Amino acid sequence: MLKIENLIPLPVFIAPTHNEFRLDAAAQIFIAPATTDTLRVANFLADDLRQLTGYAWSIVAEPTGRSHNGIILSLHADPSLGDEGYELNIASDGILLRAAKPAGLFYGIQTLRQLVVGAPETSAQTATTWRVPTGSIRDTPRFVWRGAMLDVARHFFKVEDVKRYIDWLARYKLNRLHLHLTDDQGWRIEIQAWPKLTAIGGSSGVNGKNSGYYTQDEYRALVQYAAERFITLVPEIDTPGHTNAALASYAELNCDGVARELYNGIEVGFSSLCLDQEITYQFLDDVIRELAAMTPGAYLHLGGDEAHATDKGAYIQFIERLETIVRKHGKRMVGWEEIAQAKIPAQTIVQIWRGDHAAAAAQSDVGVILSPAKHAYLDMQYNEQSPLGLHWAGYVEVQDAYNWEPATLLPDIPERNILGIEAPLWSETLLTLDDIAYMTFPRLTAIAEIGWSPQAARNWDSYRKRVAAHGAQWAQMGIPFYRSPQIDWP
Ligand code: TNX
Repeated sequence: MLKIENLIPLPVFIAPTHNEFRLDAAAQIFIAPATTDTLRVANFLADDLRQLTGYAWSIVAEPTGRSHNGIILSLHADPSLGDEGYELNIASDGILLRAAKPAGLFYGIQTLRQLVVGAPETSAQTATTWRVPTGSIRDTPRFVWRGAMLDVARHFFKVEDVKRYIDWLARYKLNRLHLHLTDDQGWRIEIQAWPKLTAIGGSSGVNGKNSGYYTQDEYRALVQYAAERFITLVPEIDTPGHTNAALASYAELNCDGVARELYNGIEVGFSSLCLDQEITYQFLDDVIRELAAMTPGAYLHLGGDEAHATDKGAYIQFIERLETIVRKHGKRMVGWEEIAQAKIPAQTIVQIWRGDHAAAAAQSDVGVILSPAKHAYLDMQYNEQSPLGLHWAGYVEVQDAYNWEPATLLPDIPERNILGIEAPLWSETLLTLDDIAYMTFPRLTAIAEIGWSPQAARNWDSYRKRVAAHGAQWAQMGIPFYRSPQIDWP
Protein backbone atom coordinates (compact mmCIF):
# COMPACT_ATOMS: atom_id res chain seq x y z
CA MET A 1 0.00 0.00 0.00
CA LEU A 2 1.01 3.57 -0.57
CA LYS A 3 2.03 5.34 2.63
CA ILE A 4 -0.30 8.15 3.55
CA GLU A 5 2.70 10.51 3.33
CA ASN A 6 3.18 9.60 -0.36
CA LEU A 7 0.01 11.06 -1.83
CA ILE A 8 0.21 13.18 -5.01
CA PRO A 9 -0.92 15.92 -5.00
CA LEU A 10 0.10 16.48 -1.41
CA PRO A 11 -2.98 17.16 0.75
CA VAL A 12 -3.21 20.38 2.78
CA PHE A 13 -3.37 18.54 6.11
CA ILE A 14 -2.45 14.93 6.94
CA ALA A 15 -2.31 13.19 10.32
CA PRO A 16 -1.31 9.52 9.98
CA THR A 17 -2.41 7.22 12.81
CA HIS A 18 -0.24 4.21 11.89
CA ASN A 19 -2.88 1.53 11.79
CA GLU A 20 -4.80 -0.04 8.93
CA PHE A 21 -8.32 -0.51 7.64
CA ARG A 22 -8.96 -3.83 5.93
CA LEU A 23 -11.25 -3.88 2.93
CA ASP A 24 -12.86 -7.22 2.25
CA ALA A 25 -15.61 -8.71 0.13
CA ALA A 26 -18.27 -7.81 2.72
CA ALA A 27 -17.50 -4.07 2.87
CA GLN A 28 -20.28 -1.66 1.92
CA ILE A 29 -20.50 1.89 0.64
CA PHE A 30 -22.94 4.10 2.56
CA ILE A 31 -24.28 7.33 1.07
CA ALA A 32 -25.63 10.23 3.08
CA PRO A 33 -27.92 11.58 1.84
CA ALA A 34 -28.92 9.15 -0.90
CA THR A 35 -29.27 11.41 -3.93
CA THR A 36 -28.42 11.01 -7.61
CA ASP A 37 -25.21 12.96 -6.91
CA THR A 38 -23.97 10.78 -4.08
CA LEU A 39 -25.10 7.62 -5.86
CA ARG A 40 -23.15 8.62 -8.95
CA VAL A 41 -19.95 9.11 -6.95
CA ALA A 42 -20.57 5.91 -4.96
CA ASN A 43 -21.01 3.98 -8.21
CA PHE A 44 -17.73 5.34 -9.46
CA LEU A 45 -15.99 4.15 -6.30
CA ALA A 46 -17.69 0.76 -6.44
CA ASP A 47 -16.68 0.24 -10.09
CA ASP A 48 -13.15 1.34 -9.40
CA LEU A 49 -12.74 -0.94 -6.39
CA ARG A 50 -14.36 -3.82 -8.23
CA GLN A 51 -11.80 -3.51 -11.00
CA LEU A 52 -9.02 -3.37 -8.47
CA THR A 53 -10.06 -6.04 -6.00
CA GLY A 54 -12.81 -8.03 -7.66
CA TYR A 55 -15.17 -7.26 -4.75
CA ALA A 56 -18.67 -6.10 -5.64
CA TRP A 57 -19.63 -3.82 -2.76
CA SER A 58 -23.23 -2.84 -2.35
CA ILE A 59 -24.26 0.80 -1.99
CA VAL A 60 -26.52 1.47 0.98
CA ALA A 61 -28.46 4.62 1.90
CA GLU A 62 -28.10 6.67 5.09
CA PRO A 63 -26.17 4.82 7.77
CA THR A 64 -27.71 5.10 11.17
CA GLY A 65 -25.12 5.48 13.84
CA ARG A 66 -21.63 4.18 13.34
CA SER A 67 -21.25 1.77 10.48
CA HIS A 68 -18.96 -1.21 10.55
CA ASN A 69 -16.81 -2.40 7.72
CA GLY A 70 -17.67 0.28 5.29
CA ILE A 71 -17.02 3.57 3.63
CA ILE A 72 -19.40 6.45 4.29
CA LEU A 73 -19.70 9.12 1.60
CA SER A 74 -21.40 12.12 3.20
CA LEU A 75 -22.43 15.54 1.98
CA HIS A 76 -23.05 16.65 5.57
CA ALA A 77 -19.85 18.62 5.85
CA ASP A 78 -18.20 21.88 6.76
CA PRO A 79 -19.20 24.34 3.99
CA SER A 80 -15.74 25.88 4.14
CA LEU A 81 -14.53 22.82 2.23
CA GLY A 82 -15.93 24.67 -0.80
CA ASP A 83 -16.74 23.13 -4.19
CA GLU A 84 -13.85 20.69 -4.34
CA GLY A 85 -12.53 20.10 -0.81
CA TYR A 86 -13.01 16.98 1.32
CA GLU A 87 -12.27 15.46 4.70
CA LEU A 88 -11.23 11.82 4.87
CA ASN A 89 -10.99 9.89 8.11
CA ILE A 90 -9.64 6.38 7.80
CA ALA A 91 -9.93 4.40 11.03
CA SER A 92 -9.35 0.71 11.55
CA ASP A 93 -13.11 0.13 11.83
CA GLY A 94 -14.39 2.31 9.00
CA ILE A 95 -13.80 5.14 6.56
CA LEU A 96 -15.66 8.44 6.61
CA LEU A 97 -15.41 10.76 3.61
CA ARG A 98 -17.14 14.12 3.85
CA ALA A 99 -17.45 16.96 1.37
CA ALA A 100 -19.72 19.94 0.86
CA LYS A 101 -20.13 19.15 -2.86
CA PRO A 102 -20.01 15.98 -5.02
CA ALA A 103 -16.70 17.03 -6.62
CA GLY A 104 -15.15 17.00 -3.14
CA LEU A 105 -16.36 13.44 -2.60
CA PHE A 106 -14.84 12.52 -5.94
CA TYR A 107 -11.44 13.95 -4.98
CA GLY A 108 -11.60 12.21 -1.62
CA ILE A 109 -12.16 8.96 -3.51
CA GLN A 110 -9.09 9.64 -5.63
CA THR A 111 -7.06 10.05 -2.44
CA LEU A 112 -8.47 6.83 -1.04
CA ARG A 113 -7.82 5.07 -4.34
CA GLN A 114 -4.12 5.95 -4.23
CA LEU A 115 -3.89 4.49 -0.75
CA VAL A 116 -5.58 1.21 -1.67
CA VAL A 117 -3.54 0.44 -4.74
CA GLY A 118 -0.47 -1.40 -3.61
CA ALA A 119 3.17 -0.90 -4.23
CA PRO A 120 4.81 -4.26 -5.15
CA GLU A 121 4.86 -5.42 -1.56
CA THR A 122 1.09 -5.75 -1.75
CA SER A 123 1.12 -8.51 -4.35
CA ALA A 124 1.00 -10.92 -1.41
CA GLN A 125 -2.30 -9.44 -0.25
CA THR A 126 -4.21 -9.74 -3.53
CA ALA A 127 -5.90 -12.90 -2.32
CA THR A 128 -8.50 -11.72 0.18
CA THR A 129 -7.69 -8.47 1.96
CA TRP A 130 -6.74 -5.03 0.79
CA ARG A 131 -5.43 -2.61 3.37
CA VAL A 132 -5.57 1.15 3.67
CA PRO A 133 -3.34 3.09 6.07
CA THR A 134 -5.28 5.01 8.73
CA GLY A 135 -5.24 8.72 9.38
CA SER A 136 -7.07 12.00 8.80
CA ILE A 137 -6.86 14.26 5.79
CA ARG A 138 -8.40 17.66 5.17
CA ASP A 139 -7.83 18.94 1.70
CA THR A 140 -8.83 21.81 -0.60
CA PRO A 141 -7.30 22.89 -3.94
CA ARG A 142 -5.18 25.98 -4.47
CA PHE A 143 -6.43 26.80 -8.01
CA VAL A 144 -9.79 26.40 -9.74
CA TRP A 145 -8.22 25.62 -13.15
CA ARG A 146 -6.06 22.50 -13.05
CA GLY A 147 -5.69 21.49 -16.64
CA ALA A 148 -4.03 19.40 -19.26
CA MET A 149 -4.12 19.89 -23.03
CA LEU A 150 -3.95 17.15 -25.62
CA ASP A 151 -3.16 17.95 -29.27
CA VAL A 152 -5.29 15.60 -31.37
CA ALA A 153 -4.67 17.65 -34.53
CA ARG A 154 -1.03 16.85 -35.40
CA HIS A 155 -1.71 13.19 -34.72
CA PHE A 156 -5.24 12.06 -34.05
CA PHE A 157 -6.04 9.96 -30.97
CA LYS A 158 -9.19 7.89 -30.83
CA VAL A 159 -11.94 8.19 -28.24
CA GLU A 160 -10.62 5.23 -26.22
CA ASP A 161 -7.16 6.82 -25.92
CA VAL A 162 -8.62 10.14 -24.81
CA LYS A 163 -10.70 8.30 -22.20
CA ARG A 164 -7.51 6.77 -20.76
CA TYR A 165 -6.00 10.25 -20.64
CA ILE A 166 -9.09 11.49 -18.80
CA ASP A 167 -8.69 8.61 -16.32
CA TRP A 168 -5.15 9.73 -15.59
CA LEU A 169 -6.15 13.36 -15.11
CA ALA A 170 -8.90 12.36 -12.69
CA ARG A 171 -6.48 10.32 -10.59
CA TYR A 172 -4.46 13.43 -9.82
CA LYS A 173 -7.43 15.76 -9.29
CA LEU A 174 -7.11 17.71 -12.53
CA ASN A 175 -10.39 19.25 -13.67
CA ARG A 176 -9.92 20.59 -17.22
CA LEU A 177 -9.07 18.79 -20.44
CA HIS A 178 -8.34 21.22 -23.26
CA LEU A 179 -8.52 19.43 -26.62
CA HIS A 180 -6.58 21.08 -29.44
CA LEU A 181 -8.98 19.95 -32.17
CA THR A 182 -7.73 21.74 -35.28
CA ASP A 183 -4.42 22.77 -36.76
CA ASP A 184 -2.58 22.91 -40.09
CA GLN A 185 -2.28 19.12 -40.18
CA GLY A 186 -5.85 18.14 -39.38
CA TRP A 187 -9.44 19.10 -38.51
CA ARG A 188 -10.73 16.64 -35.90
CA ILE A 189 -14.31 17.59 -35.07
CA GLU A 190 -17.41 17.10 -37.23
CA ILE A 191 -19.13 20.38 -38.16
CA GLN A 192 -22.41 19.60 -39.88
CA ALA A 193 -22.66 22.90 -41.75
CA TRP A 194 -19.16 22.41 -43.23
CA PRO A 195 -18.77 18.66 -43.86
CA LYS A 196 -15.59 18.88 -45.94
CA LEU A 197 -13.66 20.05 -42.85
CA THR A 198 -13.54 16.45 -41.70
CA ALA A 199 -13.97 14.70 -45.08
CA ILE A 200 -10.87 16.48 -46.39
CA GLY A 201 -9.26 18.21 -43.41
CA GLY A 202 -9.62 15.12 -41.22
CA SER A 203 -7.83 12.89 -43.71
CA SER A 204 -4.28 14.04 -42.94
CA GLY A 205 -1.79 13.96 -40.09
CA VAL A 206 1.93 14.51 -39.55
CA ASN A 207 3.84 12.23 -41.99
CA GLY A 208 0.47 10.92 -43.17
CA LYS A 209 -0.09 9.06 -39.87
CA ASN A 210 -3.01 9.09 -37.39
CA SER A 211 -5.66 10.81 -39.46
CA GLY A 212 -9.27 10.87 -38.33
CA TYR A 213 -11.86 12.93 -36.49
CA TYR A 214 -14.60 12.73 -33.85
CA THR A 215 -18.24 12.66 -34.91
CA GLN A 216 -20.41 14.94 -32.80
CA ASP A 217 -21.81 11.87 -31.01
CA GLU A 218 -18.29 10.68 -30.18
CA TYR A 219 -17.38 14.12 -28.93
CA ARG A 220 -20.49 14.23 -26.74
CA ALA A 221 -19.52 10.84 -25.31
CA LEU A 222 -16.14 12.29 -24.37
CA VAL A 223 -17.79 15.31 -22.75
CA GLN A 224 -19.94 12.94 -20.73
CA TYR A 225 -17.09 10.64 -19.74
CA ALA A 226 -15.07 13.63 -18.56
CA ALA A 227 -18.04 15.12 -16.68
CA GLU A 228 -18.49 11.86 -14.76
CA ARG A 229 -14.95 12.49 -13.53
CA PHE A 230 -15.60 16.17 -12.75
CA ILE A 231 -13.50 17.26 -15.72
CA THR A 232 -14.66 20.04 -18.04
CA LEU A 233 -13.70 19.68 -21.69
CA VAL A 234 -12.39 22.87 -23.27
CA PRO A 235 -12.45 22.49 -27.07
CA GLU A 236 -10.02 24.53 -29.15
CA ILE A 237 -10.46 25.63 -32.75
CA ASP A 238 -7.19 27.39 -33.54
CA THR A 239 -7.57 30.66 -35.50
CA PRO A 240 -6.63 32.70 -37.51
CA GLY A 241 -3.32 30.82 -38.05
CA HIS A 242 -2.88 27.05 -37.71
CA THR A 243 -5.77 26.71 -40.18
CA ASN A 244 -4.31 24.93 -43.21
CA ALA A 245 -6.62 21.92 -42.80
CA ALA A 246 -9.67 24.20 -43.10
CA LEU A 247 -8.08 26.13 -45.98
CA ALA A 248 -7.47 22.82 -47.79
CA SER A 249 -11.09 21.76 -47.25
CA TYR A 250 -12.80 24.88 -48.65
CA ALA A 251 -11.36 26.99 -51.46
CA GLU A 252 -13.66 29.88 -50.56
CA LEU A 253 -11.97 30.36 -47.18
CA ASN A 254 -8.79 31.48 -48.97
CA CYS A 255 -8.31 35.11 -50.07
CA ASP A 256 -7.27 33.90 -53.52
CA GLY A 257 -10.12 31.39 -53.74
CA VAL A 258 -7.68 28.49 -54.23
CA ALA A 259 -7.75 25.52 -51.84
CA ARG A 260 -4.44 24.79 -50.12
CA GLU A 261 -2.74 21.37 -50.24
CA LEU A 262 -3.06 19.19 -47.15
CA TYR A 263 -0.02 19.56 -44.89
CA ASN A 264 2.03 16.72 -43.34
CA GLY A 265 4.97 18.62 -41.86
CA ILE A 266 5.54 20.22 -38.46
CA GLU A 267 6.32 23.87 -39.32
CA VAL A 268 4.12 26.54 -37.75
CA GLY A 269 3.00 30.06 -38.64
CA PHE A 270 2.37 29.84 -42.41
CA SER A 271 -1.43 29.70 -42.70
CA SER A 272 -4.12 32.31 -42.10
CA LEU A 273 -7.85 32.61 -42.52
CA CYS A 274 -8.83 35.41 -44.92
CA LEU A 275 -9.82 38.15 -42.48
CA ASP A 276 -11.41 40.64 -44.88
CA GLN A 277 -14.01 38.26 -46.34
CA GLU A 278 -17.44 37.90 -44.73
CA ILE A 279 -17.55 34.17 -45.47
CA THR A 280 -14.79 33.70 -42.86
CA TYR A 281 -17.09 35.06 -40.14
CA GLN A 282 -20.04 33.03 -41.40
CA PHE A 283 -17.80 29.97 -41.19
CA LEU A 284 -16.64 30.83 -37.67
CA ASP A 285 -20.18 31.57 -36.53
CA ASP A 286 -21.29 28.11 -37.73
CA VAL A 287 -18.32 26.35 -36.14
CA ILE A 288 -18.71 28.19 -32.84
CA ARG A 289 -22.48 27.63 -32.76
CA GLU A 290 -22.11 23.87 -33.27
CA LEU A 291 -19.22 23.66 -30.84
CA ALA A 292 -21.13 25.62 -28.19
CA ALA A 293 -24.09 23.26 -28.61
CA MET A 294 -21.84 20.25 -27.88
CA THR A 295 -20.14 21.94 -24.95
CA PRO A 296 -21.89 22.19 -21.58
CA GLY A 297 -18.72 23.80 -20.14
CA ALA A 298 -18.42 27.58 -20.10
CA TYR A 299 -15.28 27.87 -22.25
CA LEU A 300 -14.37 27.80 -25.94
CA HIS A 301 -10.70 28.14 -26.88
CA LEU A 302 -10.11 29.96 -30.16
CA GLY A 303 -6.33 29.72 -30.34
CA GLY A 304 -4.86 32.96 -31.61
CA ASP A 305 -1.22 31.79 -31.35
CA GLU A 306 1.59 32.21 -33.84
CA ALA A 307 -0.45 34.09 -36.44
CA HIS A 308 2.74 34.98 -38.31
CA ALA A 309 0.99 34.98 -41.69
CA THR A 310 -1.68 37.46 -40.53
CA ASP A 311 -1.33 41.26 -40.62
CA LYS A 312 -1.02 42.52 -37.02
CA GLY A 313 -3.73 45.21 -37.22
CA ALA A 314 -6.12 42.82 -38.92
CA TYR A 315 -5.32 40.20 -36.27
CA ILE A 316 -6.33 42.53 -33.45
CA GLN A 317 -9.65 43.43 -35.09
CA PHE A 318 -10.26 39.78 -35.81
CA ILE A 319 -9.78 38.73 -32.18
CA GLU A 320 -12.16 41.43 -30.99
CA ARG A 321 -14.83 40.33 -33.47
CA LEU A 322 -14.26 36.66 -32.65
CA GLU A 323 -14.80 37.35 -28.95
CA THR A 324 -18.22 38.84 -29.71
CA ILE A 325 -19.17 35.70 -31.66
CA VAL A 326 -18.14 33.44 -28.78
CA ARG A 327 -20.08 35.61 -26.32
CA LYS A 328 -23.14 35.62 -28.60
CA HIS A 329 -23.16 31.83 -28.33
CA GLY A 330 -23.08 32.04 -24.55
CA LYS A 331 -19.46 31.06 -23.90
CA ARG A 332 -16.29 32.60 -22.49
CA MET A 333 -13.43 32.87 -24.94
CA VAL A 334 -10.07 31.42 -24.02
CA GLY A 335 -7.05 32.20 -26.20
CA TRP A 336 -3.28 31.88 -26.25
CA GLU A 337 -1.51 34.93 -24.86
CA GLU A 338 -1.18 36.68 -28.25
CA ILE A 339 -4.87 37.64 -27.95
CA ALA A 340 -3.94 40.02 -25.12
CA GLN A 341 -2.77 42.45 -27.84
CA ALA A 342 -6.45 43.03 -28.63
CA LYS A 343 -9.02 44.80 -26.46
CA ILE A 344 -10.62 41.92 -24.63
CA PRO A 345 -13.35 42.04 -21.98
CA ALA A 346 -12.70 40.88 -18.42
CA GLN A 347 -14.42 37.52 -18.86
CA THR A 348 -11.90 36.44 -21.52
CA ILE A 349 -9.19 34.03 -20.37
CA VAL A 350 -5.60 34.28 -21.55
CA GLN A 351 -3.35 31.23 -21.63
CA ILE A 352 0.28 32.18 -21.23
CA TRP A 353 2.91 29.93 -22.82
CA ARG A 354 5.94 32.19 -23.36
CA GLY A 355 5.21 35.26 -21.25
CA ASP A 356 5.76 37.85 -23.98
CA HIS A 357 2.23 39.19 -23.59
CA ALA A 358 1.96 38.89 -19.81
CA ALA A 359 2.05 42.66 -19.31
CA ALA A 360 -0.75 43.14 -21.83
CA ALA A 361 -2.83 40.48 -20.10
CA ALA A 362 -2.25 42.20 -16.75
CA GLN A 363 -3.31 45.49 -18.33
CA SER A 364 -6.64 43.96 -19.40
CA ASP A 365 -7.04 42.52 -15.89
CA VAL A 366 -8.25 39.19 -17.29
CA GLY A 367 -7.94 35.75 -15.70
CA VAL A 368 -4.88 33.85 -16.86
CA ILE A 369 -3.90 30.21 -17.15
CA LEU A 370 -0.18 29.56 -16.84
CA SER A 371 1.40 27.02 -19.21
CA PRO A 372 5.06 28.11 -19.20
CA ALA A 373 6.74 26.02 -21.90
CA LYS A 374 10.00 25.65 -19.94
CA HIS A 375 8.13 23.95 -17.10
CA ALA A 376 4.70 22.81 -18.19
CA TYR A 377 5.12 21.59 -21.79
CA LEU A 378 4.84 17.82 -21.69
CA ASP A 379 6.03 17.58 -25.31
CA MET A 380 9.50 18.94 -24.51
CA GLN A 381 12.20 16.26 -24.42
CA TYR A 382 13.45 15.32 -20.96
CA ASN A 383 17.06 15.47 -22.21
CA GLU A 384 19.08 15.17 -25.46
CA GLN A 385 18.56 11.42 -25.56
CA SER A 386 14.76 11.48 -25.25
CA PRO A 387 13.34 9.47 -28.15
CA LEU A 388 10.19 11.61 -28.32
CA GLY A 389 9.46 15.31 -28.13
CA LEU A 390 10.80 18.66 -29.24
CA HIS A 391 13.21 21.02 -27.49
CA TRP A 392 12.53 24.54 -28.71
CA ALA A 393 11.84 25.64 -25.09
CA GLY A 394 14.71 23.58 -23.70
CA TYR A 395 14.77 20.20 -22.01
CA VAL A 396 12.22 19.73 -19.27
CA GLU A 397 13.37 17.20 -16.68
CA VAL A 398 11.05 16.22 -13.86
CA GLN A 399 12.61 18.77 -11.53
CA ASP A 400 11.99 21.55 -14.08
CA ALA A 401 8.35 20.51 -14.32
CA TYR A 402 8.05 20.60 -10.53
CA ASN A 403 10.17 23.50 -9.38
CA TRP A 404 8.26 26.65 -10.19
CA GLU A 405 5.79 28.83 -8.39
CA PRO A 406 2.84 30.30 -10.33
CA ALA A 407 2.55 33.44 -8.17
CA THR A 408 6.13 34.57 -8.82
CA LEU A 409 6.68 33.18 -12.32
CA LEU A 410 5.80 36.44 -14.08
CA PRO A 411 6.25 39.72 -12.20
CA ASP A 412 3.42 41.27 -14.23
CA ILE A 413 0.84 38.67 -13.21
CA PRO A 414 -0.36 38.89 -9.61
CA GLU A 415 -1.75 35.76 -7.96
CA ARG A 416 -5.31 37.12 -7.90
CA ASN A 417 -5.37 37.01 -11.73
CA ILE A 418 -4.19 33.41 -11.91
CA LEU A 419 -7.06 31.00 -12.47
CA GLY A 420 -4.64 28.13 -12.53
CA ILE A 421 -2.24 26.13 -14.59
CA GLU A 422 -2.29 23.77 -17.55
CA ALA A 423 0.16 21.27 -19.03
CA PRO A 424 -0.03 21.10 -22.86
CA LEU A 425 0.97 17.98 -24.76
CA TRP A 426 1.59 18.76 -28.42
CA SER A 427 1.67 15.67 -30.59
CA GLU A 428 4.04 16.31 -33.49
CA THR A 429 6.24 13.36 -32.40
CA LEU A 430 3.63 11.20 -30.64
CA LEU A 431 1.76 8.34 -32.30
CA THR A 432 0.43 6.08 -29.56
CA LEU A 433 -1.04 6.14 -26.09
CA ASP A 434 2.26 4.69 -24.85
CA ASP A 435 4.05 7.71 -26.36
CA ILE A 436 1.61 9.97 -24.54
CA ALA A 437 2.17 8.12 -21.27
CA TYR A 438 5.95 8.35 -21.54
CA MET A 439 5.83 12.14 -21.94
CA THR A 440 3.14 12.56 -19.29
CA PHE A 441 4.53 10.62 -16.32
CA PRO A 442 6.14 11.80 -14.05
CA ARG A 443 5.64 15.40 -15.23
CA LEU A 444 1.85 15.74 -15.26
CA THR A 445 1.78 14.69 -11.61
CA ALA A 446 4.20 17.56 -10.87
CA ILE A 447 1.85 20.02 -12.56
CA ALA A 448 -1.13 18.49 -10.74
CA GLU A 449 0.58 19.09 -7.42
CA ILE A 450 1.42 22.71 -8.28
CA GLY A 451 -2.23 23.23 -9.17
CA TRP A 452 -3.63 21.65 -6.02
CA SER A 453 -1.21 21.83 -3.10
CA PRO A 454 -0.19 24.90 -1.09
CA GLN A 455 3.17 26.27 -2.18
CA ALA A 456 4.51 26.30 1.40
CA ALA A 457 3.87 22.57 1.81
CA ARG A 458 5.60 21.32 -1.29
CA ASN A 459 9.24 20.83 -2.18
CA TRP A 460 11.27 18.87 -4.69
CA ASP A 461 12.87 16.47 -2.22
CA SER A 462 9.49 15.39 -0.97
CA TYR A 463 8.06 15.11 -4.49
CA ARG A 464 10.91 12.96 -5.78
CA LYS A 465 10.49 10.53 -2.90
CA ARG A 466 6.73 10.30 -3.37
CA VAL A 467 7.00 9.88 -7.15
CA ALA A 468 9.22 6.86 -6.60
CA ALA A 469 6.34 5.19 -4.75
CA HIS A 470 3.91 6.08 -7.54
CA GLY A 471 6.19 4.50 -10.14
CA ALA A 472 5.19 1.11 -8.76
CA GLN A 473 1.51 1.99 -9.21
CA TRP A 474 2.14 3.14 -12.79
CA ALA A 475 3.97 -0.09 -13.52
CA GLN A 476 0.99 -2.05 -12.18
CA MET A 477 -1.32 0.02 -14.37
CA GLY A 478 0.84 -0.75 -17.42
CA ILE A 479 1.87 2.89 -17.88
CA PRO A 480 5.32 3.04 -19.56
CA PHE A 481 6.51 6.12 -17.65
CA TYR A 482 9.90 7.84 -18.03
CA ARG A 483 12.34 6.45 -15.45
CA SER A 484 14.03 9.76 -14.76
CA PRO A 485 17.56 9.51 -13.28
CA GLN A 486 16.48 12.27 -10.88
CA ILE A 487 14.27 9.80 -9.00
CA ASP A 488 15.46 6.85 -6.85
CA TRP A 489 13.07 4.27 -8.25
CA PRO A 490 12.68 1.24 -6.00
C1 TNX B 1 4.15 26.02 -30.09
S1 TNX B 1 2.44 26.65 -27.80
C2 TNX B 1 2.83 25.96 -30.48
C3 TNX B 1 2.31 24.72 -31.08
C4 TNX B 1 3.40 23.68 -31.21
C5 TNX B 1 4.25 23.68 -29.97
C6 TNX B 1 5.27 22.60 -29.93
C7 TNX B 1 1.59 27.23 -28.93
C8 TNX B 1 0.50 28.10 -28.53
N1 TNX B 1 1.90 26.93 -30.21
O1 TNX B 1 1.74 24.99 -32.34
O2 TNX B 1 2.77 22.43 -31.37
O3 TNX B 1 4.90 24.92 -29.89
O4 TNX B 1 5.90 22.55 -28.68
